[in-house]
Amino acid sequence: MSAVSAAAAFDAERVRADFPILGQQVNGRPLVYLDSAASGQRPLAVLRAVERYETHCHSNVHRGVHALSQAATEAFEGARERARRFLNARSTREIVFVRGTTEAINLVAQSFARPRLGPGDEILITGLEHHANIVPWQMVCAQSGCTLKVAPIDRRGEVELDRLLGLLSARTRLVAVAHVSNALGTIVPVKRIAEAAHSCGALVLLDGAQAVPHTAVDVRSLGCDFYAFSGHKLYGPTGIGVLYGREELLEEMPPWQGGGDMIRTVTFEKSTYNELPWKFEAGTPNISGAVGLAAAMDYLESLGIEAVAAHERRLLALATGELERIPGLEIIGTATHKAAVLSFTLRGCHPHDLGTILDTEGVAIRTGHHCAMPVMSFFDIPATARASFGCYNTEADVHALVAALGKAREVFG
Ligand code: C6P
Repeated sequence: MSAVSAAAAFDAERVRADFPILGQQVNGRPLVYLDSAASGQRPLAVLRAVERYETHCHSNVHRGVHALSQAATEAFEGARERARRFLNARSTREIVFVRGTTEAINLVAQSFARPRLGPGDEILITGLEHHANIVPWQMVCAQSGCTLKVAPIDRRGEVELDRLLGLLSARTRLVAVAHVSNALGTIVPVKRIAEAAHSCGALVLLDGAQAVPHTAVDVRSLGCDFYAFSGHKLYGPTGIGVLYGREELLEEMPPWQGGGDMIRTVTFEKSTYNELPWKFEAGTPNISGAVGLAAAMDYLESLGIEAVAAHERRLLALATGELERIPGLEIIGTATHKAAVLSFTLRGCHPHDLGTILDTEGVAIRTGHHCAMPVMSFFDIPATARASFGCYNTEADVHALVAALGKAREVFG
């Protein structure tokens, strides 16, 4: 189906009905939820899958011979297979359940980078990264003596590809890049970057937190070595996420946390470790979270990720056109290829005040630095207001945003 016909066929009102939380009023107004980049809402299919699991199957995984433990193990490992299919990974051995993107990146930093990198080695990131893809590498640099390099962005919020390619060298050991920027919405040409990184012998980690709700991800076609994302941005539960890693790499990496489930044998003298992926999953995992995440993947694929993306692109274009017409409003992040994120400032009105006024109108947006302080520094602003769209947003939501911004302009003159 073409993007246009997919968008036309997409029935956001029907989708909306799958999300009971959206039916409520906030501050006496119908809720207009435009904060999906921070966390998506959960459809009934996810809520019910979690409830079913908790009501009928819950026990601890991997350790029991009784029926419930087996049911829980089956549900948990079934979710891993679902995640494998979602990413088109080769094997479930490549799917590590973690708390979210942040934990996934820290795992790679501590287990892959820290033991291997030293003085003279470089990690390359870009100027649009979330703190979760900056701070873990700074910690590794302090621990190992390696150096962090940053490829700059331009005024549109696009990575300066030539400058990034120019920073790649035989010293580059790892390139860690957001697939989609959370603060600006920029879609980064990660496949091209991965090819260039590999030709220099560097490995590639992609921060997919903002990409997975908006684009079908195929880790093999992207050519990445690691891919990280969080369930809660994908209409799934909080506290669950996935680190994909190529099996050969994960195999060579030491465990990063010790405890139950990640071992094969333990004596006081020495322990031996479990096989992949459990080697990286110490302690009781978030079982119901994994079940909910699998249901979220089923749900999103039942809508059709391409159809959702086309719908969101349409909303983004509508909102961009409307906001551009508002005097004093500046859109921050005008990349040619953007996902469903619209950051902006309004002259004379701090983004936090703007967010508060919009909230009184029932419109939920996010304000602040979005855990991307270097992006704010680059644009020389303290913060932005950010509206972000999900599968359940409608044109009426865009009009409500525009009307609420009109109210804010009345307040701030
Ligand atoms: N961005 C936002 O409002 P966690 O918190 O681990 O689920 O995800 C961290 C993270 C990593 N990378 C990117 C690109 C992200 O957008 C996020 C989370 C939220 O933009 C919270 S700051």
